[in-house]
Amino acid sequence: MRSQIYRSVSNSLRSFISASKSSPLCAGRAVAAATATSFRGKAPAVASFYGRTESRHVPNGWLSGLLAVPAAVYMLQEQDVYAAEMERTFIAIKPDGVQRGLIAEIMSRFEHKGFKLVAVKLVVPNKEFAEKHYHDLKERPFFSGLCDFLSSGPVLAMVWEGEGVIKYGRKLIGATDPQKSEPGTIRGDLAVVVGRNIIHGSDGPETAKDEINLWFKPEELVTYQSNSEKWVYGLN
Ligand code: IDP
Ligand code: MG
Repeated sequence: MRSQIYRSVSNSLRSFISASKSSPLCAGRAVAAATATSFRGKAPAVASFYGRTESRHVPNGWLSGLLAVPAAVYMLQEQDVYAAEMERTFIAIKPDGVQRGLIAEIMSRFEHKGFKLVAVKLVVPNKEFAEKHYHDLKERPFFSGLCDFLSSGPVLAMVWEGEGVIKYGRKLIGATDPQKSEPGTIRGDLAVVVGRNIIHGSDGPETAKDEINLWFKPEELVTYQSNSEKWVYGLN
């Protein structure tokens, strides 16, 4: 819901921006640039467009209306629009993937797609932790063996960010059973049996949130703007 609102606000602003490029009314681009300078470091004025934060920096009254809009438009012309509230998913290379030297290969598939790495660490989870991670499978006959395996060696835990990354991350990974994974997917290309399918990926927004919280502390997630974002995202 929030992301729908965000998208629709972003889209409206983008339309407004592209209209402004051809409209003499918005010779305001130059004005906006000038105005934006005085707003530098006061990003909350823009954040309020996403309904996240109330601006405390914009003065009240007619002047604020005049200044805030072009300033926000100017700032939103860049990749800020896309970086503001991207989806995140939890991806882990299991001990078989790590031991087989597939870390770089797997990371490069997410990286080359255009997704952004926002957290990564190599850890050996204990069995109790593995049981928490796979709690929804506790009734399955392979649960104990699966948790033994996940806790048997290093796991590369990661958080990847990008538009649609949860669902598309699963596509990149391929079907659970590598015998059924399409060629071109990570499991399809790099694994043979379900018990050694080398990678985990969150299967939905709720799981992604829970798994990120289980594996990472909030301060381990790095928010930054990637140089490639303006080439990965855009509307024509
Ligand atoms: P997923 O990893 O594609 O989300 P899940 O059904 O969530 O698949 O299962 C979690 C993991 O449990 C799988 O990745 C695989 O390692 C293991 N697993 C799933 N089904 C079987 C099975 O039938 N036998 C053995 N291991 C299984
Ligand atoms: Mg799963």
